[in-house]
Amino acid sequence: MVEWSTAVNKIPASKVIIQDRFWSPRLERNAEVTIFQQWEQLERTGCIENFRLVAGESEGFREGYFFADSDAYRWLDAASRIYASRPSPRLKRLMGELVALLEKAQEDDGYLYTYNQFHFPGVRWHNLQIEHEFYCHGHLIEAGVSHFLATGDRTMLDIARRAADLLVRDFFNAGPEATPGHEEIEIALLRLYEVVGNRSYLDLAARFIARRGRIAPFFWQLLKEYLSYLGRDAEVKKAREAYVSAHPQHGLNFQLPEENVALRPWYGVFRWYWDMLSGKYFQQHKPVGLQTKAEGHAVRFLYLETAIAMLQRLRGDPGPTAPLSKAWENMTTRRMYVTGGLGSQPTTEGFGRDYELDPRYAYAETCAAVGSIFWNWEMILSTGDARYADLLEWQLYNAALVGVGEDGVSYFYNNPLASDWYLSRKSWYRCPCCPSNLSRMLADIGKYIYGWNERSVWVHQYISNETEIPKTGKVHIVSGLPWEGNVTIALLLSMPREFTLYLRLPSWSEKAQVSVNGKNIVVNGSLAVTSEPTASGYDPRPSRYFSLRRHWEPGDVIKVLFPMNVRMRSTHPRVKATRGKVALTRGPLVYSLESVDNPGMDLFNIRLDPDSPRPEFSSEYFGGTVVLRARSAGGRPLTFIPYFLWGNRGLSQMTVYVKV
Ligand code: FUB
Ligand code: ZN
Repeated sequence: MVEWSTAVNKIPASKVIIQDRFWSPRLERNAEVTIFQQWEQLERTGCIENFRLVAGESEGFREGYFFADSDAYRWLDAASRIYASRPSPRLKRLMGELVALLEKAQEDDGYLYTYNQFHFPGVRWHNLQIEHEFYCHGHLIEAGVSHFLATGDRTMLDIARRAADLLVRDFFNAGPEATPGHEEIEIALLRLYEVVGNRSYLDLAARFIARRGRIAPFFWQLLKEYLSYLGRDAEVKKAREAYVSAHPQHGLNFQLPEENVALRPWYGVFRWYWDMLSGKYFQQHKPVGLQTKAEGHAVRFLYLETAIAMLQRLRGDPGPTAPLSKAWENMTTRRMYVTGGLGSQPTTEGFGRDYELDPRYAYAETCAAVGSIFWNWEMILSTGDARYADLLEWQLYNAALVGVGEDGVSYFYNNPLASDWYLSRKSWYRCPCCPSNLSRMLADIGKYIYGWNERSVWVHQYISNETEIPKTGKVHIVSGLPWEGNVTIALLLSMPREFTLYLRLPSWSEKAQVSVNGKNIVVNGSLAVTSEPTASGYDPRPSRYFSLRRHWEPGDVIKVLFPMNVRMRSTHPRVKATRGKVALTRGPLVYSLESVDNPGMDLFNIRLDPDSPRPEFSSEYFGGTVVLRARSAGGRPLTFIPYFLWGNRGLSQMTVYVKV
């Protein structure tokens, strides 16, 4: 394993035992229900069968998008991360089955992409801006890394290495056309480098990043690729029709679900053309060193920024470069919804202009929230700055968690902040990138809690758990979040030690109260003040760490209370769509009004009495939830539930924003 120097070191999720009233049942569901349902869906839709066809184990017709392989790999990635903390024989058997299949399907030199292998044997590295060969190989490599870390078995790691070696062979000295149209391979190569230490993987990732934005003119390359892609796609469709008419049973065996549904603004199609042809959609409009705004397809952008931050950390750079920090600032202060959701343009699944944040059109793909969590985690590691941990928490509870239902088997793909009877959770999607992405992130939340170095311990997230911090000792946290702001940290050290404990003061709470062994401590200074209000009304930048440096004794107890007032967050005056409206938040949670709790009300026009919202713990809601009870200006009762819980009781109307 590679040793590197970073501001803040991490602890693997498998070493953090989560014992949390809120999170434990969710993680258990992820590990015991969700991951198996996802496997069934991958089988039902032909995704796994595609590998059997290529491996010569079965006969039939390949199904799914050209990037369907990535869904199997992300599943394996998620399953491995789950297995690392919660080993189960059933999961091990399924993972083993898939790994054996991948080993057979992979060509001798490392190539594995069933779309070409099945439909266009011998054709490789085609239409790299549009089709997803690099993306799929990236997810294959990530799965290899996660599987090895979880099981210690090298089979999948070797598959990943063969794929990475092939990429190094074919692309180390290539030109700017040899850049992925969907970033992902960069993260994968860097993760592989972290584990096996082969410098050429890091160097190739660096080259992929540095080559972006240098195809001139981009639109010409794209047009060429697009025509070629259309031709290939037509061929595949024709072949499928012929196959299905000769084998009617095939259509019954493998059924592709519907696409996700999103409300699209009339101008969306123009944006699509503009983003595509300019290269913004792909973050190919200029070299990355000049990209200082959140542009284009949101997931692509977030994977790119994650990779850049990772690269800088692994190289031991002093800190994130200015473009990276500026892009973060632009995204967070001008292009992000109050939920932390990213992407206001459904047609491009991407970012809109500054302050263009209509809640109805919010695409806010679940994968984008996951990608942002990945990026913010990298930023925490290299800076130790609380703002990144603050945003990570906010997106975890709101933008990401909304992506999976309380049953663990129904998902949202896009996450608008208002829905008028048109969106419901689905058990699967034609493009099922989000479910497994969410599962792999959730399986890893333990790692987001702490940071450490020789003389310091950071508590980034307040989730109940127990762990052993290297160079320090055992720490036990009991947290009431997200319902209550009380946190107890017990230092179960084996001997007295001197170190600094950094406690994150969340942006959502003013005047935290801290005590050590019952003695109150003055929390000096307050949250940092920021000049310009953000577009969404949520601002992670004031968050900071409160430091306690002392000789700690075994058994020392730190108690923290974060007041959790209900807040009404209004958007920046430049956000037209929500003028005169507010979003209610409490602690790290954004709330929403859903028709099922407020029957017969016109949710989009109701006027809130601003003095009325009161938190109330209610066991009637989802087994125990803090809801907000409020009144309309006309005195009618209103009930707000946490946004992440909406859509769990059938088709409904929902809004985050209400008039005041
Ligand atoms: O293109 C692969 C994945 O599908 C993207 O990350 C998602 O946004 C969806 O477009
Ligand atoms: Zn997705």
